[in-house]
Order: sequence, then structure tokens, then C-alpha cells
Amino acid sequence: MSKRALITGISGQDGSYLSEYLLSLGYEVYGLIRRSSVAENQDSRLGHINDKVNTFYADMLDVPSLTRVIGEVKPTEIYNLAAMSHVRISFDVPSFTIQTNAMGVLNLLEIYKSLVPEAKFYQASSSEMFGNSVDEDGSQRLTTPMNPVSPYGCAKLLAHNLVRHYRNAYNLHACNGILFNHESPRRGSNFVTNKVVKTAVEIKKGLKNKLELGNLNSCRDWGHSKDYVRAMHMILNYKKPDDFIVATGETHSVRELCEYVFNSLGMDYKDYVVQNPIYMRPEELEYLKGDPTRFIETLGWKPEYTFESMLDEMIQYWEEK
Ligand code: F7E
Repeated sequence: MSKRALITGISGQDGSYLSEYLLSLGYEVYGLIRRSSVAENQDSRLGHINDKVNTFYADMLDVPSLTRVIGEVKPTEIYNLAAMSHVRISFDVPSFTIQTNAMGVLNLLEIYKSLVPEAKFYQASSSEMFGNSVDEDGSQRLTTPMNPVSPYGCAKLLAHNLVRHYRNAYNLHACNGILFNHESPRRGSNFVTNKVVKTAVEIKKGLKNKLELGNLNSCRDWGHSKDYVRAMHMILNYKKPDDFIVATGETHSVRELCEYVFNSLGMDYKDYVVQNPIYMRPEELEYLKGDPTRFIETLGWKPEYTFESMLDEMIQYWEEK
């Protein structure tokens, strides 16, 4: 039987890398695209594989559209990557975030359970669910309490619990991948890694003279999206449905990120970076460092990128652009 993957959020960073990866494994790839007023945004990351993936207009809050697509495609694997994914913006649009990132998942789970219960279901859970909880050894793992500090984190935690509940109550192959931050040249440029890299390159080329940021002290566990979409597929194809942490086990502050990027371009970040309160969050998640041991030991995942090689690739991308 052919393997048919349906990816919600196919036009995002992870959706585009996951599509490429699944196509390379011989899957038929289908995806949901949400209509936006700027036509170019809707599939800008899919241009190079447009003739190989099949896309449908749909929305996580539009049950008829989800029902129609799942009924037509009859996927064997569903990857739910659709979300309002920007944590700071979730404070500005909390209701939309909760609707899309939590109620949308409930909609999808209900349709999955009714129409294709034999399929496998992957949910993009997030390290933002931990909030400021950290174990004594300075890491977050599956047993670390989850106390989210943003509307985004609250919504993701509800969705995470719904997936576990549907798995147990209805015997579904539904899994959560708790992914820590993951980046690439395809990352939106209002996330901190790509914002820093893009602006530093613009400064070097004389197009800008400063970089405005929020909290420089917060720490994140940053991996590469390409490594993390491979992890999604591994989680879903493990012999039993389960939840896993995907992280590098390393943490860096936003300040260290700036230091590395500006140094690589022959500059000192202290000459250009200024703080602007508009980029601060009402409540900040200060520190993330995931413990991927269980995932690595159970599934043999091995990331190909390091923090440095990921940033080098992003720097090269913006320098060439
Ligand atoms: O912020 C600080 C900011 O927006 C990282 C999403 O993929 O990962 C991502 O969420 C840190 C925060 O990512 C600026 O305060 C300082 O401490 O790149 P970010 P995020 O909020 O960690 C999780 C796992 C997800 O699931 C999310 O979908 O950087 N920071 N100055 C800034 N951040 C931004 N965006 N812009 C600044 O100017």
C-alpha cells in the first residue's frame, strides 16, 4: 500500500523540510495551506517541490475543510505542524492562538478518529510547554513539570494532553514530539536566530547600522530543522505510539548567539546590538536545555548539525542572498 502523508502547516520551515524528506523516502505528500492575503507567502518555501506535493486550502478551525481533505486523501500518516508559532505574538493574539493551536488539534483528532483511525498521528509539541521548570541537573525531560508562561505554551500543552488522551482512550497511534527550538535558513526572520543573522549580514553590507533585540540573557537549546523533521518521522514509525523529547542537550544565550554571528562576520556585536522593550515578553521563558537521551537510546537519532554549523549555513545563505 502506498504511504500517504498529510502535513498541516506544509508551507512552514518544518513542513517544507519534512516534505522533501518524505518524498525522498517514496511517500505521496499532501499538505494543507491557509489562505493569506499575500499570495507569495502561501507556498514560498515549496517552490522547488511544487510539482511533487499536493496542496489544499484548509484551516485548522474550519472543520468542513479538514473533513473534506482527510476524506479525500485517506492519509496513512498525519503530521500536525500547523500553528500560530510565534511566542511573543501569542501575547497579542491569545484567543486566536488558543483556538488554532489547541481547538484546531481537537478538530483534527476528532476527524482522524472518525475517518482514518488506523493512520498514525504526529503532534508538534513544544519545549515552550515547560515554562520555567528545570530539573536539578539543569535539563528538561518528559518528567519535568509543565508550567507554560505564554498563551502559545498553554495552547500547546492542552493539545499535547489531548493527543495523549486520544491515544489512551481510543487506542490510536498518536504521538507527541516535544521539540526544542530548531532553525535553518528557512526560519521566519522574526525569530531570533534568523533576525540576528539577517541583520548582521545587512550591517556588514552597510544596509543597516543597528540590531534591536529584547532579552539577551535568555537561553535556548537550538538544533537544525532538517535533523528535527527526521526525528518526527522516527517518532511516528516507532513500534508503539509514545512521546519523545527532541533536543541537542546544549544551551546558549541570545548574547552568545550574537557573539558567534557577529564574530563570524568580523564584527563585535556590542557595537551594533541595542535593546528595545517592544521585543520583551510580558512573561519570559528564561532557560531551555532538553535531555534527548531517551530518544537517542530508543531510536538511534543522531543530529548532523551543531549550533555552529547551523549558524554558518544561515550566514552563508544571507550572504549569498
Ligand atoms: O525567541 C529572545 C526571546 O522567538 C528565542 C518557536 O519555534 O521555539 C520558538 O519559540 C529567545 C526568547 O523563539 C528577540 O525573548 C530576544 O527568549 O526565536 P524565538 P521561542 O520563543 O523560543 C519554541 C520551541 C516553539 O515551539 C516556538 O514555536 O530569544 N529574543 N530578542 C528575541 N526573540 C525574538 N523573536 N525577537 C527578538 O528581537
